[in-house]
Amino acid sequence: MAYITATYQLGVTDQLPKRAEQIALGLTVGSWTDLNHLEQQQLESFKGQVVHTEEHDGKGYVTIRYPEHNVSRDFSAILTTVFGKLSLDGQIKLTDLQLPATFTPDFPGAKFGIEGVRQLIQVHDRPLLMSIFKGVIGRDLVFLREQLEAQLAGGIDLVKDDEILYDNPLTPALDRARIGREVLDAHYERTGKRALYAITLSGPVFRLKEQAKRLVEAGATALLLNTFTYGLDVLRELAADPEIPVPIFNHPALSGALIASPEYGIAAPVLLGTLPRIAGADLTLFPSPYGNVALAKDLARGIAVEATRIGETKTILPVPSAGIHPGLVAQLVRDFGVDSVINAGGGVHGHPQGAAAGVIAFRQALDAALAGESLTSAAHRHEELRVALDAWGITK
Ligand code: 1AE
Repeated sequence: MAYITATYQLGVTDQLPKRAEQIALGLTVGSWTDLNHLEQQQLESFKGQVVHTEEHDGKGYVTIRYPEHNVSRDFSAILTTVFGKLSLDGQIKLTDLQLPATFTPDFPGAKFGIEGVRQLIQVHDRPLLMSIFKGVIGRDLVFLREQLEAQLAGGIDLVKDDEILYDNPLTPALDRARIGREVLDAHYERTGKRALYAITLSGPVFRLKEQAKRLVEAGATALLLNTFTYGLDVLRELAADPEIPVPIFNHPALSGALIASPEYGIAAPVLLGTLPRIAGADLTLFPSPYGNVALAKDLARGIAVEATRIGETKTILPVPSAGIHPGLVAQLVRDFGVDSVINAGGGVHGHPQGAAAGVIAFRQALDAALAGESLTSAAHRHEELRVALDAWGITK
C-alpha cells in the first residue's frame, strides 16, 4: 500500500509516541482501542501510522503516514487530511510532506521545469535574470511598452508583472499579452534573444482557465499566479491543461500568513518549494535572505532544495526575491547556484541610469561572479555596475 507521509514539529516534547498516535488516528479512523477485533481488521488499511518520533532542541518531531486511498486526488483533500483541523490544534507546524509515486498521474508537476524554461530562452549555463514591472498601476499601455522595451534592451531573460497588477481598464491583461508579444518578437528579430513575459492571472476563480487560454491566444509567453490567494488546486489545473502551453510562475503573496511563525503553520520549504513543484509551477518566487522582506537563509535555501528535488516531477526554478540589487549577485550565486533566477524590481528600475542600465549591471555582476572575479574589480571596467554598486553597495 502507498502512503502520504507528513512530519510535524510540536511545541512539546513529552509523550510524543502517544501524541503521534492520537494524530494518526484522529485524522483517519478515529479511535482504535475501542474497536473490536473485526472492526480493527476492517479498518486496518485506513488507519494512520506513526513512522517516527524524536525530540531535539526543545521541540518534538513526529512523522505519520496516511493511506493513499483515504484521500481524493486533490490538494484540498490531502492538506485537509494531513493538516486541516490539526493546524488549529495548538503549537504544531507541518515541516515535511511527501506524496507517493502512485499520485504522479494526478500530480505530474511542471510542464516545463528548469530544462524546459531554459530551452525556451536558450540559456543553459547560468542563473537566469528576471525583472519586475514597477510603478505600472495608474499608468497606460504606452508606459508599459516602454518599460518592457527598456528591460529587454538590457538583455533580460524573463520579465514578470507586479503581482498587484491585475486585469484593469488602463492596462488590460489581454492588451498586455498582445503588446508584450509584439515587443518580445521585435526584440528577437533584432537581437536573436528570446525572453518571456509573465502576465498576472486575475479575476473570478472559475474563469481563470478561460482567461489563461485567451491570454495565450493573445500572445502571452508565461503566466504569473498568486497561488495562495486562489489555492494550489488552481495552479495544478492550469499547469495540467494542454491548452495553456506556457510556463507558470508561482508568486508567494499571502504565504507569509502561513510560514512566518516558528511554531505554527507550514514550513517555508514545504509551502514554497515542495507544494508548488508538485502543483505544476515552473518557477517559485520567495523572499530572499537579504532584502526588505527577508526569510532566514536556511529556510530560503530549503525552498530551493525542495524546488530542485529530483523525483517524480520536473525540477523547478527557485527565485529568491525582494530587495535584490547587483551588489548581491555574487552572494546569490553562492547561496542558490546556477539553477536559480536572479529577480529584481527596484534593483533594476532604481538604477540611476535607467532600467536598461539596471539589467546590464546585473549581467555584468553575474558574469563576474561566475568567473570568480570580485564585483569591485569588474566595476572598474563596467560603468553600469560601478554606478549600481555606488547606489546599493556590495554584499561579499
Ligand atoms: C517575494 C516577491 C518579490 C516581488 O514580487 C517583488 O515585487 C519584489 O520587488 P523588489 O525587487 O523588492 O523591488
